[in-house]
Amino acid sequence: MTHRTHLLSRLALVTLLASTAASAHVTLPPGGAAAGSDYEAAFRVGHACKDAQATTGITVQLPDGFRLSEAQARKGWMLASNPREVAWKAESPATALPGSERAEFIVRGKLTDQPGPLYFKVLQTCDKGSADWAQLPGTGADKQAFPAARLDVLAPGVAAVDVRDTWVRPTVPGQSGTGAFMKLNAPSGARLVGVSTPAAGIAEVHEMKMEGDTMRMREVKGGLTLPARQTVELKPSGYHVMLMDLKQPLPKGATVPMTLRFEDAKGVASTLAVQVPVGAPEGTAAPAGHAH
Ligand SMILES: [Cu+2]
Repeated sequence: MTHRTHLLSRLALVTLLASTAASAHVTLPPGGAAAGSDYEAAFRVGHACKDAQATTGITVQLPDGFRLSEAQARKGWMLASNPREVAWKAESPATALPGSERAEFIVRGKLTDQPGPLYFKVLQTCDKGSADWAQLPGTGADKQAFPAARLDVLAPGVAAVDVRDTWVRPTVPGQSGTGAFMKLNAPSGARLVGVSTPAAGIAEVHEMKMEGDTMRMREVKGGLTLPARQTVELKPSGYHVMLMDLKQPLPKGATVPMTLRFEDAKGVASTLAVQVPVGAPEGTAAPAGHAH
């Protein structure tokens, strides 16, 4: 691992810790991964078992469709693995994971060529009791208390990127340009290299930057980097998708279809089609549109 990627992954972890405080389950990051790819599965453990103080063990069952290449050791924890299972166990109460902290338990391996969901069952043991994250869809209760961690294995060409909180700033008649905003998270890393939409003649990924004492925007050359498992937010006065040469006004309540184009580290191209609502989401301050 180079110094650079090490720094990036530390940054990613900081973001992760800040953004998943509410997650109770043991999960994999949303967004999926490409069929046939080498995948780093980072299981997020967000809290200890019910009424427990600390997590003392994590055992992950590896499904058919995931061929283990490596499990990442954890300081102060014993690690045991075989092709079916990886288990971490705290060597002492002092090295157990306190309930107030969050952590990732990481395995790397090769994914099946077959698109579709993969489920990893995870047994979490604690100083008191355990939690068996092992429920699969369609088994028993509608609302699963202890779902297994799910990974969406994606067909070739489908981008492994989680896109959420999308919106377009409304326009008034005669206005020729506006901005689109969203949160992007690529579990395996990617670059946003382009956007297209029938609503605009030109769509570009822009950044806002201070030049001297003037805020200016310009196209992000070479694409917007999405470090693995780090949420990158496109927002007013930051990165944004610039829609220019609008074909018609975009009133609040309308929907703009958009195709996002990505490339992975090897230059493999993929796309995601999203339907973006016009209008700022609740609680989002929407200052006046920026001039070009
Ligand atoms: Cu712009």
